Amino acid sequence: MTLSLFEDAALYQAQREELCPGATVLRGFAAPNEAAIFEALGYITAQAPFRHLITPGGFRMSVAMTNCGSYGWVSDLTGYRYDATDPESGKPWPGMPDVFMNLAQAAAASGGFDDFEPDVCLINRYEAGARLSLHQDKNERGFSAPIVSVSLGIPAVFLWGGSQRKDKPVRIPLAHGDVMVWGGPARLRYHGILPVKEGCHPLSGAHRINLTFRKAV
Ligand code: MD6
Ligand code: FE
Repeated sequence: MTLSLFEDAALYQAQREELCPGATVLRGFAAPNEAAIFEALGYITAQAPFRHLITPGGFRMSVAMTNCGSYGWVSDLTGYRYDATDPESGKPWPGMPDVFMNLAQAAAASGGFDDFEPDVCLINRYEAGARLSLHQDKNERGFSAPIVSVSLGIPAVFLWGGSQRKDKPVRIPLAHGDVMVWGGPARLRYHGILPVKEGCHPLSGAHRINLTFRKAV
């Protein structure tokens, strides 16, 4: 079946959900590139394997992380920071693959943010039970660029909070291929991930993979 241009546009609109000014969910946006994304992930994690970071408070994060790009987000007992080298290897993080950069820029534009130039892709791997408590992304040098967050593999429930920790979050189910873009007035909203339920996906096995693109520096 082929859709007319009008139906195509209507379908596309239906797959875009605006949560609030500056925040959009793009349903299935990354799915057409899934094979190239997972191929690139294999190269990245061979050079910079997933690891469980320690929070400044001394807790082991349930989410395993790695990075690609000019900088990587890291956490240890001294705090959170962006670092140009992987502390595990002492080497620069793997470069950002074209398929990641193109996806991040297209999603940002679709969410209303042109000229997004991410210098970090934080890669998160969730197993059943892993979670991310409510937080703001505020380790970046400036907040004019949006955050682009790509969900892959088994589903999860995203907590979309307000500008204060006490604001009750809404729950947004995220499936393989869904992309969230938040910036502008929504840039410092609290957010998190509920404990991930057991599942299986043909590309990621028992995991949820999340790619979070930022402009850190
Ligand atoms: C997610 N991740 O996994 C969202 N923020 O869907 C984040 O919001 C996040 O994983 C800051 C640091 C690490 C993260
Ligand atoms: Fe975050």
